[in-house]
Amino acid sequence: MRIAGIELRWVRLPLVTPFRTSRYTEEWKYALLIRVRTEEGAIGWGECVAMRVDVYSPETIDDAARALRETLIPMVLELPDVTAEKAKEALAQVEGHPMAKAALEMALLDAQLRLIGRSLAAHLGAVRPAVKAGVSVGIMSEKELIDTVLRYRFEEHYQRIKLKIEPGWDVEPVHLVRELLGADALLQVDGNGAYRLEDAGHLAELDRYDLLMIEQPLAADDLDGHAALARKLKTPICLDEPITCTADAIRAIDRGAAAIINIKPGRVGGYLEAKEIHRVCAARGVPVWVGGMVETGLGRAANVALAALPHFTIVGDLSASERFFTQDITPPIVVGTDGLIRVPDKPGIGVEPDMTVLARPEITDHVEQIPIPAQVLAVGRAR
Ligand code: NPG
Repeated sequence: MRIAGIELRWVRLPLVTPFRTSRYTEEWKYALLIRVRTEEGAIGWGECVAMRVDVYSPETIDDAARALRETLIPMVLELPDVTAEKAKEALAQVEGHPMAKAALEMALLDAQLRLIGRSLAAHLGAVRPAVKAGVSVGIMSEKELIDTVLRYRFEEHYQRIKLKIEPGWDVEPVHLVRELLGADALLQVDGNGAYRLEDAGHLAELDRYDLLMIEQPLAADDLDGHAALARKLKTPICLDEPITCTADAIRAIDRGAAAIINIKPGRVGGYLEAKEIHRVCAARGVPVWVGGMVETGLGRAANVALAALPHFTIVGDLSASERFFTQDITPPIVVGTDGLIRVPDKPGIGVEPDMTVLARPEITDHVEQIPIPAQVLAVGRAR
């Protein structure tokens, strides 16, 4: 492919309710979208999951935009024939910026797969036509928790519930939800790094609730702490924040810090790297699942495609658009009454933004055209 135009688009969507974790409270979803147009006439969309502030990862939306504009996009424009695979190889020379790289890769994959009429799911190696829906529940009052969990489980058909926890909001909400949903319900918790190894005795109280896992209890960089905690708990430990590439996943597994890995395509630098982590984890017998970062319908659809790979045996943070948004920018992703989300099977990501929605000034903050050097366009015209 040859790139004829690239734009960055800053969008924001109000959340249906504030989303509170141990680290931050979000009332808005801010996303940076990338739209790639190729000489061959294909359009591809990517979504960058970086947040406005560096509470979850050091990469913010502004950092990602700068890296895209000044480094990553110019490098891709220099490639004689662009594919997502070649871009990944070229961009590996650049340190960091996994979320920016992932967004650019997603736009290129979308465009190149549309050109050959192939779905992202097929390209990645999907084996399932639908995936189980799982939902992440923020920190809230006890009364809100009861209403929310009952609605997600029994009205909206979610097959797995994840509770955000922090010191002071852990054993009690887990006890309550276990009573509400019964012994068979799939339940897990996520600490987002809010605990210390000294809390091991307290966290061990969660062992009696038969949780699927405790995700990221300790600080992101504390692999040894997680390994030590794992020796004290029955509940398996899953890592999220520190896994930014395949090497990180291998290191965490080898150190005994992760019995399970949450794979977020944005956090690991893209869908191709996510597939590689899925492969090495399968080879080591470590279960994996697809995490979410409150994506719009674009990232949500692509995450569902990834989750259809064979070794994604644990239910992911894969929820309907309406979990977070009254109005998504794509046709809404939905959970069926069977608790499943259909894997998109149309070319590319399989969904497109609704341009009338994106055109609303309250949704698109601004659009930036990335200049394409004259020689890149000239080579394209000469071909
Ligand atoms: O379903 O998209 C979703 C949200 C899942 O809880 C979720 N994500 O810490 O894993 C997390 C959390 C998150 C959201 C992290 C946004 C970073 C940004």
